[in-house]
Amino acid sequence: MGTVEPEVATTSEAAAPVTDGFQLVIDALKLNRIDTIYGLPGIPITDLTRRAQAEGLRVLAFRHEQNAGYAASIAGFLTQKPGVCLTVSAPGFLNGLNALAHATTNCFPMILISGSSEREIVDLQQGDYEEMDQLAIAKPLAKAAYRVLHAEDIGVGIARAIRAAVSGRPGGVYLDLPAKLFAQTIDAEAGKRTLIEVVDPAPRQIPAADAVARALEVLKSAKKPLIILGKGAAYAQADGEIRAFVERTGIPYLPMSMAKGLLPDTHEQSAAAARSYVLPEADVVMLVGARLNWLLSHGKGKTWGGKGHKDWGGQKFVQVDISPQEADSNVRVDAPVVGDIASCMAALNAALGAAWPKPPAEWLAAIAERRTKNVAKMAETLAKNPSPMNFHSALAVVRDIVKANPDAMFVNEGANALDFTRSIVDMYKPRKRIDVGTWGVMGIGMGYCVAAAVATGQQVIAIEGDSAFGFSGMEVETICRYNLPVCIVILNNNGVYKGTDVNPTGGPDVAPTVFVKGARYEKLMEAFGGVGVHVTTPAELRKAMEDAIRSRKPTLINAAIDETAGTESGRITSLNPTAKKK
Ligand code: OXT
Ligand code: ADP
Ligand code: MG
Repeated sequence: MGTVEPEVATTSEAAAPVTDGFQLVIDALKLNRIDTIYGLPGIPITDLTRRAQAEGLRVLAFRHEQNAGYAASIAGFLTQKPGVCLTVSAPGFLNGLNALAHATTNCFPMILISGSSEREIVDLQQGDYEEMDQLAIAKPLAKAAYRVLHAEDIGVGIARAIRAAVSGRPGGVYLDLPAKLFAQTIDAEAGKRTLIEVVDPAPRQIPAADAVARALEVLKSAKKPLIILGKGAAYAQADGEIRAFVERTGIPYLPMSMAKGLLPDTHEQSAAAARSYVLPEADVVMLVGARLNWLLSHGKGKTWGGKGHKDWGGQKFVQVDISPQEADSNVRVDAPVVGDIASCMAALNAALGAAWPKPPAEWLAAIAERRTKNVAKMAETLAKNPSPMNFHSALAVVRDIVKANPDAMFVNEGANALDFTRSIVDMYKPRKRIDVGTWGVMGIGMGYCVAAAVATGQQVIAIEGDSAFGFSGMEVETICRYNLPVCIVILNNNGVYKGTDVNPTGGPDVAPTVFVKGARYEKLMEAFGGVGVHVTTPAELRKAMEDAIRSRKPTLINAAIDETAGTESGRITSLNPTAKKK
């Protein structure tokens, strides 16, 4: 543990070494094997970033705290360790807060550590530098929020933050560290004794045997069973147990977006290409780390075979989840299995028995028929080579490149740029696809790229809408500064959804969804020493992506896409208030 020089020696005897708040924060993180900080320096945490780096932590400095926060949140998803984001007070804290809320919403473990102003002045509202009651503001958006006032409590503060972030349902935790805390000094030996190495931060949660038996009974009764795998299943790193359960039961499965690749998308039991057939037809649905939220139409309505948009389709649900409150949140869950997914899937596998009956052949054949038809239709569309290039002809290239590089991390945001990519580009390995998540949020792109490269060491491929990229585009400087192997492809259709809207008044302003036509985003990458390429054909795109992956140089490929090609909001047009209710 590091120490600092005592300020003044008051007697002729050598004073005992002291430590300070800065050092205790660093020591507490290191003791808990947190080795990376995503952040942005400034008062009062500039020296914390310097000293953390000097002590061997990796400190990645961003251009905007929101991007550092998104990086921390996805690092948490990828590693099961809380991703740490460090910001300055009020405005920096607020910039990071969006990502903290995102982490909580998506069940990613993250700790937002923000420096803050002096409590006495803040509480009397006397107008301190960047004055704000940050703890109060963070609370409703975080799974937990703590403030540390005394150096002796730093060890407890960090330990509580780690436990809150990763135990049970993971989430975002806020840790408020007032400026005064960092400079407080205490005896170094005493300080060391205050630090806590967290034992078993995410304890296993074993499901009850009767819940497991009930779930298997319900599944056994099915004529048309279906498994839905969500990003909680991907997070759990229980890949072997999940695959074993799917294969031993023979039940068709649907991966949610970030669960793609948990089993290879080319797996014969994948029903992804028959989604709109299996949801209303299935009679028993087993959810594994997936919530029945908007992305699954709340488990009711026409998507599920119901008559109106609130009507239940008649399915039975089994739900495997670590949160005991999740079941019945939208429709009745007949068999909740509460526990961590690794333990639950192990228990389910153990209880399956050797002779589990495969699902009825008619069900499997009906799905196979739909899937074959849809895959053939897709293959036909992908084989076309229209001019100008459209989403499909560009994504046919991306699909091949990902197939040839299955270990690459894959970042995706946009509307059409997201939805087409999700259904066209297959994933082959778990936790490779990271995207807009539960909120469908734009702006995760470059932060995710940095964290994916840093946390995994793998090549990163990002497929970005031109609007989506704009939310975090300045971080290409960060990508160049750290020389990360990131290949960004912007599917540039000149706007949000399309580039063709017009201002109905005929006035000088363009429509709100339209950008500068033919914008040269690749020059942004060139400005910082990376490789920028402008492409207009699939052949050019293929070459540029292959070059980027071979060289591992930061690369931005600006792919000109037919500006008429997109649809309003991609696949979620029906959520626009003016759209007809489903
Ligand atoms: O079964 P059917 O026939 O239905 O077919 C399905 C599958 O069976 C089939 N499929 C396949 N066929 C063949 N082969 C294979 N392998 C295969 N796989 C699948 O394909 C279809 C579709 O399958 P899918 O995707 O599984 O099914 P579906 O029905 O789409 O699933 C439903 C959903 C809800 C699960 C799914 O659609 C989904 O996950 N959607 C996520 C949508 C989302 O999150 N969108 C992002 C938000 S949109 C909007 O909010 C935007 N904004 C506003 C904004 C935001 N978001 N954030 C902030 C901070 N500020 C503002 C903005 C500004 S998007 C946006 C920018 C947009 O512009 P860009 O320039 O960035 O992007 P472009 O649109 O490209 O211009
Ligand atoms: P998706 O968007 O992919 O459908 P969601 O984010 O809606 O996924 O759901 C993830 C679910 O996974 C949450 O309900 C969360 O409680 C659960 N979860 C997260 N981690 C674990 C885990 N280790 N074990 C069990 N459940 C988990
Ligand atoms: Mg666009």
